[in-house]
Amino acid sequence: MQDSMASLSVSPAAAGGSCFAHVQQAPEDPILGITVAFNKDPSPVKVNLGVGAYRTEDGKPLLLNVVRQAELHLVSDESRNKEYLGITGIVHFNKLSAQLILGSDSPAIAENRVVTAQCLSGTGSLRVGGEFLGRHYSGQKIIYVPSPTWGNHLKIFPLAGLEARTYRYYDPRTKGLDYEGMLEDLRAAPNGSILLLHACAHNPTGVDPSQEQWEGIRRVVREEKQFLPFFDCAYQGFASGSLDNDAWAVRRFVGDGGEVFVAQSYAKNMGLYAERVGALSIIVKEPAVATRVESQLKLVIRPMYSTPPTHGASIVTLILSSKKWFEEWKEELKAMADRIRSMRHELFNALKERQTPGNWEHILNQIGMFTFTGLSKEQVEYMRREDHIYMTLDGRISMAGLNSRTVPQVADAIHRAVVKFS
Ligand code: PGU
Repeated sequence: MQDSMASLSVSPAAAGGSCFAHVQQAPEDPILGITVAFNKDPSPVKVNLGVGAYRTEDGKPLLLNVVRQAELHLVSDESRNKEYLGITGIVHFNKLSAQLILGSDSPAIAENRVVTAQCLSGTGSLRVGGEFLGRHYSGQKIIYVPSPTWGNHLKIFPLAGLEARTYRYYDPRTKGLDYEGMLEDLRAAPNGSILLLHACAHNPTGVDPSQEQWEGIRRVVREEKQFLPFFDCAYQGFASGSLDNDAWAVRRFVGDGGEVFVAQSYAKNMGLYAERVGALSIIVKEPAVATRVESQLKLVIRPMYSTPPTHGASIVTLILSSKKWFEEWKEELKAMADRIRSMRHELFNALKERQTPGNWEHILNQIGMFTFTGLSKEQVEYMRREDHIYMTLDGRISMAGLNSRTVPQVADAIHRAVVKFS
């Protein structure tokens, strides 16, 4: 008996093999893996329209001038050090981030009903918020996400202890919002579920509800279903070019006095992708609850990564707290949004010139960083193989990856793919 147990517990390593020999090769990430494949492609004409990251007219990543200024200021300020931050990060950063999304005159902030924690960009904010809900939410631990949505949502929330389900959002026939389908699915969901909403510039569809539709959604959330809305705000400023306009839906939901979660990212709007700067704000009904929520939020964060990093959040704090830099940032942000919009026109016109079969109006109508082209997986794979043009398999293209030089090439490739497979 003892002998057989001993032989069972002999590890492969002790026997000379690897303890990990059974580990299977995992697939590349559906979005970040596109860049891996793109980097391996030796073609001089390759174009990456995969990852949602801004590029200049020269096809280069953009370091905002205002970010550069803030960094120069940071490195020359000898009073700064690299001490640990508190568990929820830089206090001033948190306050400014809450103001940015909720409005500087937000009653919720004035009434001390907002808890904000600096987190690791949008992803980290969603994960921390998800973990908190998994532990403490008294409603249904089910989160409804739009179909389709940013793929990572479906991975983040189950790991945080929430069941993820989808609601109808996009109608491929109209290439617009399936508003009726959405409301029907929401009405059929259990009362008290969590509802994930993209605050603006929905990824991947580029389709946002109108203000009237937001109002209809809000009424279902508040009056019919007692849902907890959780906004993912990764593109504030990228949808309309205006930070305030893009915060409209979040402010409307917070303005009715109900509870809201919101995850903010500075990856896109400040171009701070690699710095991993974001914030989770939890808006509750009473200040006393906010205090207790914050204490528990710290218990979620502490064993996860202890405390957040300081550099990126210091940049954001400087920019948001200086009137001059804040104005400069808004101009640079608007220039990015405008260039993306002009790419929409150029690509649309190029397809029209080529008389590419189909209606391409949605390229003009969709909002934010992406166009959900309607190209099939087969067409996407064909364009990658034949033309070295990379996009996600669902036919999403990052408009920021286009420029005047590549538009004709991309339009030619789309034209060929559409003609070949239609
Ligand atoms: N939420 C949404 C809706 C997003 O599109 C993204 C990024 C995030 C959150 C997370 O951004 P952070 O960088 O963590 O702040 N989506 C991009 C970037 C690549 C990726 O998948 O992370 C995209 O291309 O969809």
